Amino acid sequence: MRIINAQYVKGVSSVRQVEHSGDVPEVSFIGRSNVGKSSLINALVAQRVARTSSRPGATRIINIYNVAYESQGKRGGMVFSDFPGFGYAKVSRAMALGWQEMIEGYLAGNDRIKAIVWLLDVRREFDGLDEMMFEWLVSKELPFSPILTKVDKENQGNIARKVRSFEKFFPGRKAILFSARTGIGKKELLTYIEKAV
Ligand SMILES: Nc1nc2c(ncn2[C@@H]2O[C@H](COP(=O)(O)OP(=O)(O)OP(=O)(O)O)[C@@H](O)[C@H]2O)c(=O)[nH]1
Ligand SMILES: [Mg+2]
Repeated sequence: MRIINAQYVKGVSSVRQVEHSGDVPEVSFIGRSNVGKSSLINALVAQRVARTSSRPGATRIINIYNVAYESQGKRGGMVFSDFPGFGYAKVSRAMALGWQEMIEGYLAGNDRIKAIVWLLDVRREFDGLDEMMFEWLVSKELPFSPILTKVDKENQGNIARKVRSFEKFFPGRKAILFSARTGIGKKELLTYIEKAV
C-alpha cells in the first residue's frame, strides 16, 4: 500500500458528527497522551497533516483525515481518526471520564472502523491502564494492532526486553516496533492497514 495524500477534514467529539460517504473504511489511532499518535500518522502519510505537540494532552477532539491510497494498482480512500491521548494525569477525574466515554463511544459505535492502531511507548513499563485498554478492546472484539513506538530512543537490549514483557502482559499479541523518526515499522504497519481495509 502506498499513501498518495491526506487531507484534514475536521475535529469531532462523537461518531454522530462524522458523515463519511458510503462505507469508506476507517482506521483509528489511539494511545496514551504524548505517545506519538499524530507523529505516526504524519510518518505514514509522509506529510505534516496531523498536529503534534510537546504539550501532553493538547488534543481534545478526534481529528478526522481523508486519505487516498494505492494498493495493487488500484486507488482507494480511507479515513484516519487521530484520538486524544488518554491517561493524562493533569486533567480532572471528571474530564478524564468524559474523554473515556467519548473515546469508547466512538470506537464501539462505529462499524466503519476496520483497524485500531494502539500505540504504546517502548520506554514505559506497562501498567493497569494499558491492561484495561487491552481488555476493553478484546471484550468489544475490535480489530487492533499494538505498536511499540519511539524505538529510536531506546537501545536494542531494552527493546528486546520490552517485547518479552509485552508478550507476557498481552498474551497472543504481537507488537509492531515503530519509530516516526527513522521510519522503522512503517512498511509493516501499512501492510496491516492494507489487509484491514
Ligand atoms: N524520538 C521520537 N520522538 C517521537 C516519536 N513519535 C513522537 N515523538 C515525539 O513525541 C512528542 C509527542 O508526539 P505526538 O505525535 O504529538 O503525540 P500524540 O500521541 O499525538 O500526543 P497527544 O495528541 O497530545 O496525545 C513530540 O515531541 C514528538 O516529536 C518517535 O518515534 N521518536
Ligand atoms: Mg496528537
